[in-house]
Amino acid sequence: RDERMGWFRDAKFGMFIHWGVYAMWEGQYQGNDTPRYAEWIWNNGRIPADEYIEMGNQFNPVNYDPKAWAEMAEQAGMTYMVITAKHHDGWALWDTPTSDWGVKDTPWGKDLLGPLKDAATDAGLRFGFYYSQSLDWGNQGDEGGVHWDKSYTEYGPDKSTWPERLEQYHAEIARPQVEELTTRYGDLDIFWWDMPKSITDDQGQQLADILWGNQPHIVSNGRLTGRNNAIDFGDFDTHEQSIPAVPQLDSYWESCMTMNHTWGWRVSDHDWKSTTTLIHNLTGVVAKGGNYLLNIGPKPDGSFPQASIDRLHEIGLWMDVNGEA
Ligand code: FUL
Repeated sequence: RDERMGWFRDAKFGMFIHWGVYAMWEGQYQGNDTPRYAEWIWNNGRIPADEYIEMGNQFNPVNYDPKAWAEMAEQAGMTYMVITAKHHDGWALWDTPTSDWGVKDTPWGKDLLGPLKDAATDAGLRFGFYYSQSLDWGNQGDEGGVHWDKSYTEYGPDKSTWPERLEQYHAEIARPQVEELTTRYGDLDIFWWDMPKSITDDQGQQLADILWGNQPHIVSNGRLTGRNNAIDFGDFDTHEQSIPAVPQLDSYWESCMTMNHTWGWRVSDHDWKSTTTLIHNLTGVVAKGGNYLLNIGPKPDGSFPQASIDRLHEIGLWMDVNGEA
């Protein structure tokens, strides 16, 4: 493990990207802001499934410029990038054959991940994927799909059938998708699992076997299986929206954080952390032995929010004077 973790130990600063169908809603449903995180809008906004799915089918990010994204990250002094290949809504940012609801089924029609990996590599960044392995509302994952108009879930009220349905989801969606993600894009550096929910040890083990079978050098966070599972596959700990109070120099960890109050794009959230705060957080995390994974929530057209661009630029100016070569 220590050998695999070499680059991560010194990575210091990375870019997290939360992008998908949720960006198209911009944090609002029927003219109202929805509660909490914008990338949870299908769930938190109680949007009928047909409407959410149809919105996904319109995805067309005409201003998507992976090279510009990678260069902004590199100029800010970042050394790695993690993008949501699939978030909890289940919409795939690559052309997976497992589902007919993803970027391949839109006017854009093309893989979003490959071009970004190439651009990141060209900019000298390490690269990998966030993947929601358990929650998948669109493909009947953990706890079923979200169908507010049809009483929450297609799994039905009889919870005794849920484990069987969950295994069906793993067999038909999660395992094939992780196989695709770990074989199609050459060497990856990082895999960022999210939300174990009711995943079993066996299901976790199978995903771990696919991951490390195809990518022996990859590092992954500790969110594949949960607290109640016997096996912990994690290489590093995730501190979400927080920084440990005291240094943790003898373990691998990362603080991931938003620039405003949401991971996915929300048009009405103007409460951005100042560049000073972001630099203070970065130096604090690094001094305590961790890496700072700072989030961008791109807009539906593929551009970064201007406030994020400005902050990345200003951090870059600070880096030019104070950063390590
Ligand atoms: C959480 C998710 O539920 C959020 O939407 C976000 O992706 C964050 C980084 O992890 O667990």
